Amino acid sequence: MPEEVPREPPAVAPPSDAPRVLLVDPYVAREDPMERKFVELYPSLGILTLAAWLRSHGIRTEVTDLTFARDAEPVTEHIRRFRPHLVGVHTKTLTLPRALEIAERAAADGVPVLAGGPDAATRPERYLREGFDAVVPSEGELTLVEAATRVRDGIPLAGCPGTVALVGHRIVRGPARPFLKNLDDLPLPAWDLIDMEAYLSAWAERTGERRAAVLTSRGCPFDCSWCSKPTFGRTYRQQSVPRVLAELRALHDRYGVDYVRFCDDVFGVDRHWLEALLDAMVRDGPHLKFECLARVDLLKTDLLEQMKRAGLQRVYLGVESGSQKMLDSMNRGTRLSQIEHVAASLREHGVRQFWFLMLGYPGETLDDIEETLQMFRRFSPEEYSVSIAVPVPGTRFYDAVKDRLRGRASRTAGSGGSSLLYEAAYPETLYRWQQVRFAWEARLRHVRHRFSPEVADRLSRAADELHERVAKPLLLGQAARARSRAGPSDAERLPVVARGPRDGGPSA
Ligand code: B12
Ligand code: SF4
Repeated sequence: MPEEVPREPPAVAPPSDAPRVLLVDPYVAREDPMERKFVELYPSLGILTLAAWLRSHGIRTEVTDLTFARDAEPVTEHIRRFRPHLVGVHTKTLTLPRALEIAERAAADGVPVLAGGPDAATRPERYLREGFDAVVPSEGELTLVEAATRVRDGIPLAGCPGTVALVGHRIVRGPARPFLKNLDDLPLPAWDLIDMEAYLSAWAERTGERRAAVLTSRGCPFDCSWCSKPTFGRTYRQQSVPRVLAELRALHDRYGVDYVRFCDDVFGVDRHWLEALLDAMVRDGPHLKFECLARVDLLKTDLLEQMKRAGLQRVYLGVESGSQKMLDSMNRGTRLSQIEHVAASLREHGVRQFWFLMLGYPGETLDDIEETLQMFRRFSPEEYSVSIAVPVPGTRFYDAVKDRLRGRASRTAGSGGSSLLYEAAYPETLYRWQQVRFAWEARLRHVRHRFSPEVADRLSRAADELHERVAKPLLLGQAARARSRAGPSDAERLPVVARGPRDGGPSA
């Protein structure tokens, strides 16, 4: 592993005839129902990395970040001020309507517009038919440089490697473009192009910490049935430890960041790499607190001590279900025993745990939900989110239920988790009631720890009785009516899939 910390290339002003690109993040925080609950605001690393890459390739680049905006008006203002050759929009399912509005705004000013990011990558035709000139369905850096140059030079985008475009009524796919070989070639994100202070002070106000997001890898070698991975698929690439340290230092030194969220799909897939990073963080600093998302099959408990020493505060765990049958049908590749082991070790080490739980996945019965609730009760994580399964386009889960989507699915499938978006085994009210039961249990955690475990147990039992005697019979009546409308069972619809690796070894 190279010991030398990579440097940023010197800033060179691009020539006056350089292509100009405006990148847009269409996410407006105030429109996100989940955001109001969890307030986890970080700038899009996709946009910031693309911007940095473009700049380092002689392209004039600016960013409109709508996160703190009221609407998309700043995009039009920015287009008129900057006069870009090309507008590039980052997309998520949640932001589809805004993205389409931005395409309209760009077209109104006569600027070609390109879409990239997970949603456009999943369904490029939709974006092309509704106003985008081209879509980049994969890694964006190399393609965006060529696209910007083509537009400036008056060369059509159709056929450009790494793009999908519409010519007449025909979809034209350019040749595939290989991924970047070495993620260390990426310059540090272009934080200076957005209002970093708005994010950092929002965090400081809320938690007392200046928090930022860092990504050390691209892709994930696992294969959970409901997970959308259109951009990087099951590939996996990791930055070197010195490159990651350079980014941590820059955030600390330039922006006073003291807490980092490692946003990798799965942090530390390669154990040797993780050990080297933790060592370096302890030895050389910067000494930052951090949190990450981990898989229970990878988070070996003998590593926890070292992680704690390096600053670990919180771990997000994709627990998903307390039923092994459900974990298997989600192709999660994890065991209940692993969840229990990791949850107990985190508690022992004083590391906060945030559990992601999911209800309403095809094939789930009330008994499975009960098992999940019982596990939640036993381990009482400090934080949790229990969402109703969201069928994201491009996933096997989505394919399995796509002919049973409910009307609002296309609008909200990127977010929420509080609405049932397809005709599942039970009515939405049942899942919402189950969410209430989890919320009640979470409240009892405080009673248990700060007041009396006996009182908490009694209140838990009372809630169970209410469920058994009143809510369940009532909701099962509705379920029977819903099932008679639903047609073939979930099990019949869900395709059999190859299992993902269970041992955590990268597949790419
Ligand atoms: C970190 C993360 C978060 C963080 C930070 C969000 C942020 N501001 O970026 C937090 C926790 C806050 C978060 C929140 C949400 N997230 Co999130 N998140 C991720 C995660 C794990 C990494 C994102 C990332 O940085 N990727 C790395 C960069 C380099 O990749 P990238 O963004 O895809 O960009 C590359 C290409 O796509 C392409 N590209 C991207 N944009 C553009 C634009 C142009 C013009 C071009 C040419 C190319 C291009 O080039 C880029 C570089 O190669 C992804 C999973 C994943 N691996 O992508 C989920 C993911 C993006 N999130 C997802 C979702 C659903 C959400 C939420 C809507 C959840 C919610 N509220 O219910 C919110 C939305 C918040 C928001 N601000 O947009 C889904 C999106 C699925 C979909 N189809 O929409 C993903 C894919 C997870 C999943 N597997 O389901 N998220
Ligand atoms: S571990 Fe599963 S849910 Fe997480 S990113 Fe990989 S495939 Fe998606």
